[in-house]
Amino acid sequence: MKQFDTLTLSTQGSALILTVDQPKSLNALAKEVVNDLESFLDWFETTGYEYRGLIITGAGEKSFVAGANIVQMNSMDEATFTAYAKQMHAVTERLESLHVPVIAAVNGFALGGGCELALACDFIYASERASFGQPEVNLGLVPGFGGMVRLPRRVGNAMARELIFTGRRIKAEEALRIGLANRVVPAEQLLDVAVAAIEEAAAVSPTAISIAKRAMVSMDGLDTHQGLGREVDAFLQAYHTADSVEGRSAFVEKRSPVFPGN
Ligand code: CO8
Repeated sequence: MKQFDTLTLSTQGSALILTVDQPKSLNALAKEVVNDLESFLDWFETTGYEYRGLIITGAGEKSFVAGANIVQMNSMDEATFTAYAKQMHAVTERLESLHVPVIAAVNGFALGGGCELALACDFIYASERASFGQPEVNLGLVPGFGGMVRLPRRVGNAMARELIFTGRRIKAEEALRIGLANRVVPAEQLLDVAVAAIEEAAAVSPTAISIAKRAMVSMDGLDTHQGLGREVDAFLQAYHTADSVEGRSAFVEKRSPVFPGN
């Protein structure tokens, strides 16, 4: 298994679990963490085909990711600052386009850049002690790792404005109610529930998931007519895969499909 200074990788069933492992700073996204996330994606995109899903969580019992590293940010010049933001933007876009489902298993604080990292994941599962927020306004800042783009898409424009303009921190149950979190579970069950979701996805066609993921990302911002056009393209692409031939044949032959994965 590939090793990183700031991230820990482990396997559970069909899932790869990536733990941001900087508990002393509540797993804040220091430059070194973002570098490692990039290197991880380089590795996972090219060699991670045995895994059917990725789960991202944070080390320790207190925090998922407490945001960008504020201490480091203070000593960055403008060029470094801009490069840092762009690098994290690239990480979030790559997570959105990964060939497998990505779940944020939020086990504590998901603040600022931490909430934005979770927003780049397909589903957010929260433990009962998770909390979410975009507290940048408390620092005289605004979200910079995608929160102003992705939070409105997830929770609607009015709720996103309320969270961004007040910097208010919300608990897991409220995150569930507004559609930010998909599920809230007891902390000790969080990873098992996330792994179970990956196992559910592992039972279906990996090619279909990958096509659906990429199509849905490419539809962001399109009007209904354009979106429907993309959907036809994606449907046709899926229709011609070996997985689809197998899935449709298995249905007709009244047997379980064995997807070749292409
Ligand atoms: N950066 C660096 N260090 C941090 C961070 C952080 N974001 N969060 C916590 N830490 C450190 C603390 O400094 C402390 O270190 P030490 O023990 O050396 O003093 C340690 O983690 C533990 O933290 P606390 O003692 O504060 O723990 P508490 O339980 O009292 O409080 C909180 C926990 C509420 C999470 C508190 O630490 C906090 O408010 N943290 C900051 C949260 C925040 O504001 N996050 C948003 C940051 S800005 C951002 O993410 C913008 C992203 C876009 C950037 C674009 C760049 C171009």
